[in-house]
Amino acid sequence: MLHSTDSSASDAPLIGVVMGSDSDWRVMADASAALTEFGIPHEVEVVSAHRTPDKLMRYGREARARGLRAIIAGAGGAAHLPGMLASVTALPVIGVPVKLKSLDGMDSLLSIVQMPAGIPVATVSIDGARNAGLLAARILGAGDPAIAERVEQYARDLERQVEEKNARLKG
Ligand code: RP5
Repeated sequence: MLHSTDSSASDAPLIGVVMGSDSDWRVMADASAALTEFGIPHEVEVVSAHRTPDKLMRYGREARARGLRAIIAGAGGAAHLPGMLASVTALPVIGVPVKLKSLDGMDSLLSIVQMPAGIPVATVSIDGARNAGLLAARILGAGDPAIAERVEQYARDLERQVEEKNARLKG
């Protein structure tokens, strides 16, 4: 495990945040931060589709039995991690295309979003790890009223911020 980011050390992780390389952490930290804001216990792990294929299969196959409820998977370039995880688990998988130096992240985006029918990955925007964390909170919130209430409060806060900016614009 890269490190533990549980909001409460005693809580078992509900979300797995995985990435193809530790170099993806500069982006994927936003997913972890969002989950922490919502008080959602999660784990962080480097799992590479190409460099650690056996680990990928093990992680995906064991995730549900270990108590995870969704997986956020970020990768760049030939980004096969989210799709391969989705192929070996029934959990929802949220894919984060990580932008590398070449191709502006389009390679990562297209590798993740163009899944064959039958094996879905919920793909967020390029480097959109924060939204991946927020989407995972919504997925958990569908079955957990306390988390759903935090999601609704977050939406109300965003709305209030927009209105405050609007008021400042109008002087
Ligand atoms: C991908 O290759 C990783 O997800 C990362 O975005 C990219 C580069 O990895 P490093 O060479 O920085 O380890 O598999």
